[in-house]
Amino acid sequence: MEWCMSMPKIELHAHLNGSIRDSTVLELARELGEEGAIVFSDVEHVILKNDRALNEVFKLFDLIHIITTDHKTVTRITKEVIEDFAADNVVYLELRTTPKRNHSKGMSKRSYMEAVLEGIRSVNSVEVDLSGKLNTDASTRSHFVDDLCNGTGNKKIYVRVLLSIDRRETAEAAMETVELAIKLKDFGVVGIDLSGNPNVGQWLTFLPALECAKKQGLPITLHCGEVPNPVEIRAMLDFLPKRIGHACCFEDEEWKLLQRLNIPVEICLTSNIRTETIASADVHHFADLYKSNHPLILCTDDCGVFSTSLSAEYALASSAFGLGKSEMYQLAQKAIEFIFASERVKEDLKTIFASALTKLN
Ligand code: 6MZ
Repeated sequence: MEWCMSMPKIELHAHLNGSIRDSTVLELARELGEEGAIVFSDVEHVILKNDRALNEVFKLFDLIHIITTDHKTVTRITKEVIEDFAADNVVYLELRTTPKRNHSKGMSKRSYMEAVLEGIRSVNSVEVDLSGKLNTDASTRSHFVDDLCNGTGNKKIYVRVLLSIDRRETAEAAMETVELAIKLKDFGVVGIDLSGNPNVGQWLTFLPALECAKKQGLPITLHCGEVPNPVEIRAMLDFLPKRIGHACCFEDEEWKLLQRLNIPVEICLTSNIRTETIASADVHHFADLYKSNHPLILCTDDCGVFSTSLSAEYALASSAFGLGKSEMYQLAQKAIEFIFASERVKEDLKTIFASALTKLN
């Protein structure tokens, strides 16, 4: 675990509201309890419960959203989540979140995202590269990477944002999210995600918005096959997303299609096991995909809700599938190919990984 922590890592599948510290969720819930908005003793056990089946997880998210949806809190949790990933030696983070409207707090999807971006900018325990626009000249760039590599200066993390469409949303709300992502392209937003309870909503509802995103050059990742639904899985793969998340409930035909299309898979071991989507690590599809050299990325999904970290996911992969240090390093480094940020960031990350190799033992 210590070694996994010392290795630089790339996180490509992390939901903001699933990554909040337990202590913060409890503190915010307690405050709302004192204001009389919720009954704290009713929600405390829901927050602290560790094993939740998939549908129960979405009930927890509804509770978390009640606790977190005002601008100040959104900014605070974003800041803390980035600090936590940086402390775990994540050097590139693609953080995803669902822009939300909340009339009672005067919140629009746009103002929600402004609160998220404010949270990213307010991180001060670690230097953050957010939009790329800030570091366009070559000298700044090399200074940035040099500092990171030689251990001088502060720790640094590249952060990019994906806007999520929730499967409960309408076609219009999905389109609004895509239009917002296009407007925020220069401010660190690099793509679109489709997520939410996989037992809710229809693929065709989201297709027009996703096609619009694709036309505008926004890369897309889809939660795909979290529950058995072969028709939807095939439609999603035919759409040719840049990446997919989970891929838990694929049958032979879908595996063949996935491998033929060579679409990278974001793997979330602890999440899949905790939600009982996969019975245990030793029967997880990671093993077959890894053996067949299919592109995959280890990710946390919801490190707050599932009490994990990216280092813990690597340690779990190591113990469950016998990966040694060199295999783990290669797996972490390979993720560079699948990030949605620019070629310039990929080059920086290659330098960072090469430099780390000389220090890892
Ligand atoms: C599908 C998930 C998820 O967007 O409010 N989310 N969607 N499968 C999962 N596996 C367990 N985990 C999280 O973060 C929370 C939202 O992310 C999605 C759900 O829509 C959840 O409401 P944000 O920041």
